[in-house]
Amino acid sequence: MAVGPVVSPPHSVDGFVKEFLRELNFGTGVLLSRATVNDQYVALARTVAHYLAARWLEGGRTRREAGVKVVGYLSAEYLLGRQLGNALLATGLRDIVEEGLESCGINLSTLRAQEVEPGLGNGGLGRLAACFIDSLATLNVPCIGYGIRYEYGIFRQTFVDGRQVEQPDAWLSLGSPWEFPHPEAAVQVDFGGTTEEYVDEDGTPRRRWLPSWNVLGVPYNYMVPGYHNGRVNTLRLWSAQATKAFDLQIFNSGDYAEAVRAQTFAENISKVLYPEDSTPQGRELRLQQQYFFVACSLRDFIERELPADFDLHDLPERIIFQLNDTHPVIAVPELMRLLVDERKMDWDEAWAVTQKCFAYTCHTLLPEALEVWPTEMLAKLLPRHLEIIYQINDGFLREVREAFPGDEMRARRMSIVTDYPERAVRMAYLATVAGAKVNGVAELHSQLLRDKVLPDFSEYWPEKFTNVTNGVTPRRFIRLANWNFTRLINETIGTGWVTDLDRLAELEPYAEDPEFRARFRQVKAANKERLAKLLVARDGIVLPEGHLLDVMVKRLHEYKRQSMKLLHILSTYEQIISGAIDPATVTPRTFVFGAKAAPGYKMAKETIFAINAVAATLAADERTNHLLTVAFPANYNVTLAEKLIPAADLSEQISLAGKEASGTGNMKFALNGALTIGTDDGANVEIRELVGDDNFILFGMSEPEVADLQARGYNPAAVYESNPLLKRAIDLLASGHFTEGNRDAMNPLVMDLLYNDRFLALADFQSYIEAQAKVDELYADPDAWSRKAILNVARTGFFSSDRSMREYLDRIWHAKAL
Ligand code: NBG
Repeated sequence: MAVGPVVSPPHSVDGFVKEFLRELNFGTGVLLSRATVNDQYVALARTVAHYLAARWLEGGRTRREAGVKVVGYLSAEYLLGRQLGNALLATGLRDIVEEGLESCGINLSTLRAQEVEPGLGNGGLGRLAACFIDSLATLNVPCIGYGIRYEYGIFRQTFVDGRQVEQPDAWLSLGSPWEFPHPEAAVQVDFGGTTEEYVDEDGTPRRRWLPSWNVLGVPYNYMVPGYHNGRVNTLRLWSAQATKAFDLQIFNSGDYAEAVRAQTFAENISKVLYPEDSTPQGRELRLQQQYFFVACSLRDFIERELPADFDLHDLPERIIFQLNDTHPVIAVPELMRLLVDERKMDWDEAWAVTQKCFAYTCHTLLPEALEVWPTEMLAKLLPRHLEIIYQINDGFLREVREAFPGDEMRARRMSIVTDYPERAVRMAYLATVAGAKVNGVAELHSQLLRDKVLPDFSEYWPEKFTNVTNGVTPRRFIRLANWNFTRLINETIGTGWVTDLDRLAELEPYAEDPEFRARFRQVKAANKERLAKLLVARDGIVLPEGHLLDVMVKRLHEYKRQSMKLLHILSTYEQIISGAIDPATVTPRTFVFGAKAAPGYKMAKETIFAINAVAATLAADERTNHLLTVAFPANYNVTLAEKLIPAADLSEQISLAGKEASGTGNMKFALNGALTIGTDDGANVEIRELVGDDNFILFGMSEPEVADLQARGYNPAAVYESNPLLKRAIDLLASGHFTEGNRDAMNPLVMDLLYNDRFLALADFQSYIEAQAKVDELYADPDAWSRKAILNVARTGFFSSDRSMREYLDRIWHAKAL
């Protein structure tokens, strides 16, 4: 196959312009003189995609021929962010493209702003998947990311009278130039029906599935380019389609509505991303989505990526499927079904193969977030899979009873199938039993996973458990998002850090250099200015100049404690207006929130309302508005994160200890030179250890202290009564001050804080306030502050997702770079 030059040497400006215009004319069907911005964007995206495609096709071919092991990343979510900038970066084509477009009178940034990001994920879990596939491509490791092409991604958030209103995310409506659909390669996926026993040709009794309905999975391929290495991996997202678009008979009888019903029903499967973060939606459609995409993916890999005569006993040499949380765990019985029912493999042999083909990552500690599927639902939707799960469980419990004779309670505790509160399958247990490895996503999380979530399993299989601390891709989150800083780093230590982030350590001596610190401050100032411009245009929000920029961006969840952040703001505000403190001593701060609440999560939505109400009142208060500003731009997403994070001075990572599995925003902030105020939770622990106690503002109870307080019994109202500062802040919130005298409006949040406070915000309040006072004190000395910020950057190279991927490769996947 002839492969054109792709990465270097890049095409000439003239060559690019020719291809761009050809794409515009013949791909999009318009003349330059009549092309809209969207036409131009689509044509540009396709042109850039073509530069990548040759390497992509070539890479796929060599991988198949070489027969190397592939990482199959199974994830229900990929929060990719915009593609164009990343593709330009990967190909090194940016300058040529900019110049070429200019010669056509087109501005590259205008076209970049036209792209709607594919929001196919909720938060950290989906963004992590996107970082991981970026790193694997950059490490030259063959990987296929498998997932769902939701027609509607995470909802678009708007605020109406301060309350969250969700709008559908029609991200495909203006076209999607980065995808390659392959309807001819559609895979059939079965559902429902019954099972039966039969005797095969060899006289062996077997079971088989007689499904009652099916849908088609149409693959849409996306390119995942490595950074400057010519590697392009594949992300394959499945879209559901009806097998028979129209039931001809019904259609001919004139019942059009009935005929399209089947189609609508099938297509619903990939229609919309469940907007839940950390808590599963126990809906049948969700299970359909999960089975749909893993069934497509397994069949795709076995039938399309492997040679036709491949001996499936050797499957573990060619693939490791990584289960991104419990969402894809139904893949375990599906592989067993493919091997035993379809390929007639002996059960024990199939189980040995299966146990080597999967590994499981857990991303949570909240018990309510561990998926459990009622057996009744499984029996209805996937009857054969339920039988297989029972058989897996029987074999496993036999082992357990042999290992711990007489310990029936233990067998019950470890059973994959539980009877309480209803008969159901614990997907995390199934994943643990089937997986070759089980990992948590930060040291503390992995420890708690072993000790508290899966203690019996970690006792039984200590070697199965491991930790891989999360990471983030430096390409998107430093190199692309923070060009000002990139330039400074490049001038100081060269460009090697982009693929070898430990080299940021070379910046350490520069923390002592006043000139470097001054340049670092110029970078921050420029990033703040860039953010200010964006927020005015995007949200009509005006950011004051010269403020400490204090940022809390993440999903809205009680355990993350946005309400505690709000109490800090309220307390400062209350002290100024009551005259308790001299305004001249207050550090001017702008607090930025970004957060979506799950549509059904009442308390999270009340918190959004409260933040917006406080923001509006503070904006109008002449006594304080030069000192305290609250900005809450709606619809926080990857695109906004890329502008917000590089501008931040202070990163808020204030979850209750023992609740945040890792966090990855915390890493992005530290790497972009913000200081963290945080609890000893998730990856904060490791950030603090690396940057040092002097360069991290720690507060709050530790995880054992939390457990201890909860065991003793926690009474938030008593904390409120005993802390005057806290009392005044909450009283002000409850007073109607922020809601035009309407006291009821804040009632749900206030009552919850006083009488429930599940995540102990009041218990940590005093410690938090004191830590914030320390922030003010530190910020008063800009030189000392920038020194600490630079040390944060220099010492956090560990948090590259390239490092995470190397750990998975060495310890879990045993796969290699090409
Ligand atoms: C999230 C955790 C985060 C973690 C990401 C990525 C889920 C279920 N979990 O702390 O809450 O950083 O996963 O591992 O979304």
